[in-house]
Amino acid sequence: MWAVGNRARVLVDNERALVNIPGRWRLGARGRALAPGDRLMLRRGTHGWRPEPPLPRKSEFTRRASGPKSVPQVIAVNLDLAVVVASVDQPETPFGLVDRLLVTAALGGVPAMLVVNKVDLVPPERLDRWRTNYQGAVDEIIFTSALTGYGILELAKIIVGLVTLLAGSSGVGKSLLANRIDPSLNLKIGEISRATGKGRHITSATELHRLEQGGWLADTPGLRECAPWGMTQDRLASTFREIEELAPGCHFRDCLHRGEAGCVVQAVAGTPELPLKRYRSYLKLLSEAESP
Ligand SMILES: Nc1nc2c(ncn2[C@@H]2O[C@H](COP(=O)(O)OP(=O)(O)OP(=O)(O)O)[C@@H](O)[C@H]2O)c(=O)[nH]1
Ligand SMILES: [Mg+2]
Ligand SMILES: [Zn+2]
Repeated sequence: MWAVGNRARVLVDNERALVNIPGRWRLGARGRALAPGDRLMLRRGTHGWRPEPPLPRKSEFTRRASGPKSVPQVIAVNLDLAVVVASVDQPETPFGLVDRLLVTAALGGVPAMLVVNKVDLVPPERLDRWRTNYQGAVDEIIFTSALTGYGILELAKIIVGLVTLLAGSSGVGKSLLANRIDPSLNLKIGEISRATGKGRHITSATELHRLEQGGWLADTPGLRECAPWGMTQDRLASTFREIEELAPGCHFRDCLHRGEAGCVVQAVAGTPELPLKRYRSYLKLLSEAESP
């Protein structure tokens, strides 16, 4: 489903339909706005379909909207999987952004995996740092080239039958990956700006697309920044998988792993169990997080 203003595009018995959305569910309304992936019961009224309140969500991918006020921006809901898409070059995705996207998924209850795209642009040695940094952070890392088709089958096999979100900054190749997985989607592909080496926001709204193979894929506009929603200091450690696994060994149960006595996490930081970049990323996010 897809909503803009007071109308939403929905599927009713496999047919697309437009539904008028009551004010309280509109974007920007004080109540809960509808988001891609929401499920609605519709009743046939005299003027077309009439929506009932949205059903409870099982998961959501939500960041803090940009701007001075702390308000959530729900990107998509009821997701089975978030595919965090990074690219090794043109533009090279910073690890910090990948970490933020992984944290956002974890806080919203969405399992996540990592796709490292554009591998055709770099020598194979350049991929090692991705493997080393993220092997303990996610179950699955897949290296792809949406240009040559490398790795696409492996990715397609995982997402078939699932409701999947593609998340990553502009220009990393999310839409081209989607087209490779299901060519009938025919999504618009951007060009990388020569001046900045960055993408230019080709995809303008998040929409769920039905895959020919089964399942749904949400392509999103580039997320250059991502402040995870609901990030409190006490929840952060559980969103870094390596830290969550180590934490029971810390002396204090409420250890925040930043210098407390008997902290196992800090002790192993810099070993393969917890790469230094991941630990530093955790500390940076911890300093941004709200205190409990
Ligand atoms: N060399 C190479 N180029 C790629 C690859 N994947 C995508 N591109 C190129 O990168 C550019 C951006 O691709 P898009 O699929 O539009 O990127 P996007 O992530 O959807 O970007 P937004 O919609 O702006 O968020 C296009 O010029 C693609 O042709 C790849 O694997 N290798
Ligand atoms: Mg796109
Ligand atoms: Zn600790």
